[in-house]
Amino acid sequence: MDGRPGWHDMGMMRLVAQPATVPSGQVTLRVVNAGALPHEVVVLPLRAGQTAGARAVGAVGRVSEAGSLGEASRTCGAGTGDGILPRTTGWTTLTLQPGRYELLCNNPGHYAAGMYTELDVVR
Ligand SMILES: [Cu+2]
Repeated sequence: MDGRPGWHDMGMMRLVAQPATVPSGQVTLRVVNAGALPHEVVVLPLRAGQTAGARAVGAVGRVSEAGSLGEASRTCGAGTGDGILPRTTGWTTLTLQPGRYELLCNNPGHYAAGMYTELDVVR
């Protein structure tokens, strides 16, 4: 915890990919928000040697979404919206090449609180 106001009391949050390895091609992410706050899932590629959870967090508690391949952030709908409300589901369908990807929630403070995981895409 870094003591910056706004999210130092956020506690631990998590994001789980199930399964964590999928075949390449069309991939549908179905994001079930089992928590008490709105969340989202953004898909970013991981470079060789880069690990999930290691991105720089900016002043507003978010990471850069440059290179994003898409996101699920709409309550009970596909693609981009205002966030997936608690106890609801959002989804998105992407075409992913083989490689390593990071799934993360970029609501302020959520990444630093642990909302990231790796998704591996195999041939
Ligand atoms: Cu979140």
